[in-house]
Amino acid sequence: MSDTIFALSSGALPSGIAVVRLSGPAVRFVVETSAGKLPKPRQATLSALRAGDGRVIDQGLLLFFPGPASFTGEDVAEFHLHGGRAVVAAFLGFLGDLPGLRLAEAGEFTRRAFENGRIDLTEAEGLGDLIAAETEAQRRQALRLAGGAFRERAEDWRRRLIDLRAHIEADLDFSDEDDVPDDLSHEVGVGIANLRKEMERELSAGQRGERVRDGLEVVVLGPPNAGKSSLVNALAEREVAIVTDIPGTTRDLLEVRLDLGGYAVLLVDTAGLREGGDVIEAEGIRRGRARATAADLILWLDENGNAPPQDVLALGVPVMRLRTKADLAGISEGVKAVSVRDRTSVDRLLDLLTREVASRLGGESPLVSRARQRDCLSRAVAALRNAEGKALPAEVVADNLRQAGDALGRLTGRIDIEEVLGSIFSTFCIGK
Ligand SMILES: Nc1nc2c(ncn2[C@@H]2O[C@H](COP(=O)(O)OP(=O)(O)O)[C@@H](O)[C@H]2O)c(=O)[nH]1
Ligand SMILES: [Mg+2]
Repeated sequence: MSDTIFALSSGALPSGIAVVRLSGPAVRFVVETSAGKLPKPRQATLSALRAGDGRVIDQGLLLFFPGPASFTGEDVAEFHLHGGRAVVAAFLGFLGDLPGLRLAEAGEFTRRAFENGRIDLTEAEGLGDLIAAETEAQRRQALRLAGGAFRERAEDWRRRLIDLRAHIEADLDFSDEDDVPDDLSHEVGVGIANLRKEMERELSAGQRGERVRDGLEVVVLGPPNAGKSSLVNALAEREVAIVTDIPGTTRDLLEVRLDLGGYAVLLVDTAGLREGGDVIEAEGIRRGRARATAADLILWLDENGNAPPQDVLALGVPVMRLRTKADLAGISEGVKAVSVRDRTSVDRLLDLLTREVASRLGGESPLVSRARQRDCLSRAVAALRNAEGKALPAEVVADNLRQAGDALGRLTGRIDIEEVLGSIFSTFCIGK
């Protein structure tokens, strides 16, 4: 029998209400001890909540969810206490003294839900993302995943793979005879190709999904003193970067998270690109370049409106050119101008960036939103490709379909996932 786990599932104290959640075999005993009797399942019940010695700790609402139809699949209870530090400390102290009870580890409630088959791995990931979501697009995407959209899709794919394999088995049974049904193998070929195309569509949408989840990366590049740090500050509306008129002030990378129209954007300030400078600055420049290689967009800043050098263009990352310090010079043609001394020009730039980000990340929330999911799905696609060759022996086709099915099994956590579980659940908060 497993331990009964408990945790403060609501946020920092003091708070209006504090929710303490429990899951495990001792839940009934705890509820009876504290409230005197077991309340009706799933109905909020007001009760005096007592410690083991009968002393009243608080008066609060109590919810009891009998397993297996609970979040974790075990008996679960929620105590809604007043969110005072002493109240919560007294209640957690009472629970900790009971035999078979211990504090939950990060993500342990969700892990139990997964292990008891209440949710699959993509739903667990969706729940983690939902709690971490900071922007509207992240919330929508996480909610879709947590609601089982990916699980349903993967289950549909797996069922169809199994059907296809059944067809091939039938084919193999016929193979001693002359009348191997050609229609059947044609049908199987079409079925495989369709599955592969659907998965490929989700994979390519997933590039967007990963950006929605992790933030679109915008790297600010330009010569020293171009006004990069000033603009990053102005866009973020707070002082994040050190601004001076000594060239080479920004020696490391500075990241700012922005919410642009509901999309997360990671704005990266870098050291100016130029030759020379001291060793530390040179390292800053190297990091800036390296970061730009993997960026989604480069903002190239130059106070004269000059184009970026060839090696920046050669990165193959889209570049938005900006002429900075527009308050100092006249109007420039072609290149967009901005000045941190002119809030309207900064707001215009924010609008422009927001439209750019929305056009790249907008649309229905993709299913794929992390590298792990992408890896599993890519493996399934690769296996299907190997099953598509002309005139392949039926055994080879069947084996590739099995591999594709295994890849989907790893995606949803049905098989072979012990090593990834730790890394997924440890990123949750305690009490989830
Ligand atoms: N007049 C004016 N000065 C600016 C503007 N943006 C930056 N500066 C000045 O240019 C200098 C260099 O700015 P900084 O942001 O540190 O440039 P970086 O080296 O590219 O990060 C500082 O003295 C800033 O005050 C601007 O829009 N107008
Ligand atoms: Mg700087």
